[in-house]
Amino acid sequence: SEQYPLVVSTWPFKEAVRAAWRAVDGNHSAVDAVVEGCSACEELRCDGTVGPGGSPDENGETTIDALIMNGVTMEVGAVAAMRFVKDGIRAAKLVMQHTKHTLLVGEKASAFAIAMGLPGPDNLSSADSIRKWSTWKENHCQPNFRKDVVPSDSCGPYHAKARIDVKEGGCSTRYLMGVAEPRSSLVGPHNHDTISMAVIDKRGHVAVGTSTNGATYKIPGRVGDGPIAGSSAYAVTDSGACVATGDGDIMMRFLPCYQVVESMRLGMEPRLAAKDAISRIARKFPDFLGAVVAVNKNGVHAGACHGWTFEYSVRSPVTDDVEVFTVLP
Ligand code: SD4
Repeated sequence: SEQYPLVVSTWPFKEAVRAAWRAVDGNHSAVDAVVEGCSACEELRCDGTVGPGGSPDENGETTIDALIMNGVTMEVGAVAAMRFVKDGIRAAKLVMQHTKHTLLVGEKASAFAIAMGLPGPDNLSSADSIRKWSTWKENHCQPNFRKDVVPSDSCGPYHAKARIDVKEGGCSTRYLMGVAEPRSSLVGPHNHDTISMAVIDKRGHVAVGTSTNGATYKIPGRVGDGPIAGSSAYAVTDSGACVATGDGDIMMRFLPCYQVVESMRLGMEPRLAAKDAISRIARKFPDFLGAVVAVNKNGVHAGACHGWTFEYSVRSPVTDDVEVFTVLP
């Protein structure tokens, strides 16, 4: 049976799902509902990892990655490592609607968003993000390098081979090629990080969108899967949609949401498509944390995850309010 309109979101971001539902139930398009939903999360600062004031990078700065995709036209707009502008999903939509491009980055993305009328420049730091960052800075070596490179201060002995000085926003970080340092994941069970949302509207049109600060304490300039179509989200109206969350550095190598939608196009059930996409990653990276939700064009949905317990939210005509589903690894 057909179960749409439908709103699906990563994590128990109920207010975001309600905002998208109000839009889609009021006959707005899937694209507009995705904007309303993700925008609500940005305003509410969902989990402290979406919108302004969320997860800081190594320099203590909060930036925004966001994506929107129209599954009818296959139009995509995205911003990555956007600074000084709070409205990630609205900026992504402006890229999609008003340019011939797909992805704008960094301060140039901010300048575009502000020129197109979004508020800014604003400081995206909050008391909370600064506090988190200061504590981290005092207690940790750089966890972002796989091998060969450690920062020059606080990480013990190394054998210097090369040196890069990075000066940014008054902070100076010095990286030195040296001893290997174990790489710890920047995405953890209490660090949910991303709203990725799919909507099917009353006409059966499908759209997806994401918004996130990306991985906490990332190297400034790091872009995750959030703004990458096919990785964090994907939508093709006659096949279905997919939303994802997790360790974007790993996940973007597999385009799991493209995989899920393509599998469904070829006839796979959502549950199998979701499991298959996750297990392709897990075979190569058994320690990765991640999850996807597959939604077919009729509104049938299923999640799969690896390394953590995942939750996602659904609002459809068959329930009175948002339902939260738990997926075990
Ligand atoms: C990223 N995918 O930037 C995001 C983080 C995330 O749950 O979703 N964490 O890698």
